[in-house]
Amino acid sequence: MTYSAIKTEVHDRVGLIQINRPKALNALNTTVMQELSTALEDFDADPDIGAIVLTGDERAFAAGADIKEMAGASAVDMIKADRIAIWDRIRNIKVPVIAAVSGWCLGGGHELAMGCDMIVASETAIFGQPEINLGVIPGAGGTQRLTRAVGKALAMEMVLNNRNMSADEALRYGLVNRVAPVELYLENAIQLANEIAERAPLAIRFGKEAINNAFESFLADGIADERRSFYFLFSTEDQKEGMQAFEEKRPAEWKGI
Ligand code: DAK
Repeated sequence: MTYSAIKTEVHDRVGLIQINRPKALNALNTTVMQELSTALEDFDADPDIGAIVLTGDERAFAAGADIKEMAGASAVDMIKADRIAIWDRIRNIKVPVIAAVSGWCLGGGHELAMGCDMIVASETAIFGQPEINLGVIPGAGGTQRLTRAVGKALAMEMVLNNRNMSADEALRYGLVNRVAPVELYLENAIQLANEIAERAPLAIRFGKEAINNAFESFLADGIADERRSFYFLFSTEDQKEGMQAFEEKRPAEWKGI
C-alpha cells in the first residue's frame, strides 16, 4: 500500500505509522485520517504485528485538525462529512497503540494521542486544546478524555483558556507513560511496543479493552466486562501455557489461541 500523507515501517513485531505532513505541522486533514485508519486496521489484522506506534516528527506530533480544510464548513457540512466515523474506526483497533509524541500535540492531534493506549513523550512535547482560539471546542473526545486523565481543574484551564501542558506536567498528571530525551523518545516507544507485542496476544487484547472500558463506562459495567474476559481467558491455550511455563520455570511460548 502506498500512502501520500503517512509512512509505515515494521520493527520486529511493531507496526510504525508516521504522520508525514511536516510543512503543515502534521495537521490532520482528510487524507491523513483516511490513510491513518487504513494503516492501523491493516496492522491490526496482521498476525505478525502485536502493537503499533503512532508518531509525527520532532517538531510536531500533530498541530490539530487541518483548520484550512474546516474553515468554511457549515454545521451541516461537518455532520454530512461524517469525519467522526474515522475516529470510531481508530477507536476499534484491537492491538495496543502507543503514541510517540514530540513537539506540538494540539487539538485533534492531542485527542488522537489520548485515544491511543499509551503515550511516550519527548521532553519537548507540548499538549494543548487550543480550539477556543478558533471559536469552537474539542470535537473528538477531548473534553471527556482530558478531564478523566488530568482532572477537572486543569482540563477547564486547557479547554477554556488555551493553557498548554509540558511533557513533565503531563507525566505528573498521568497523561503520559514516560518522558525521554528528544533523540530517544521514538526508540523508547518502539521498544515498549515490542515488549508488549511479545506477550500473550489475547490477554493483551482483553486487558486493553478492559482498561479502556474503565475510562468509558460506569464502574459496574466495566467490572462485569473485565470478569467475563478474565473467565474467557481460561478457555485459551495461552493461559494453560502461561501457567504451566511458570511452574516449569521457563519462558512461555504464546500462540494467540
Ligand atoms: N491546520 C492547518 N495548518 C496548520 C495547522 C492546523 N491545525 N497548524 C499549523 N499549520 C500550518 C501553518 O498554517 C503553517 O503553514 P504555512 O503558513 O507555512 O503554509 C505551518 O503549519 C507552520 O505553522 P506556523 O508557521 O504557525 O508555526 P509556528 O511555529 O509559528 O506555530 C503553532 C506553531 C502550533 C503554535 C501554530 O501553527 C498553531 O497555532 N497552529 C494551530 C493549532 C490549533 O489551533 N489546533 C487546533 C485545530 S482545531 C472533528 C474532531 C476534532 C477536530 C475537528 C473535527 N470531528 C469529529 C469532525 C479537531 C479540531 C482541531 O484540532
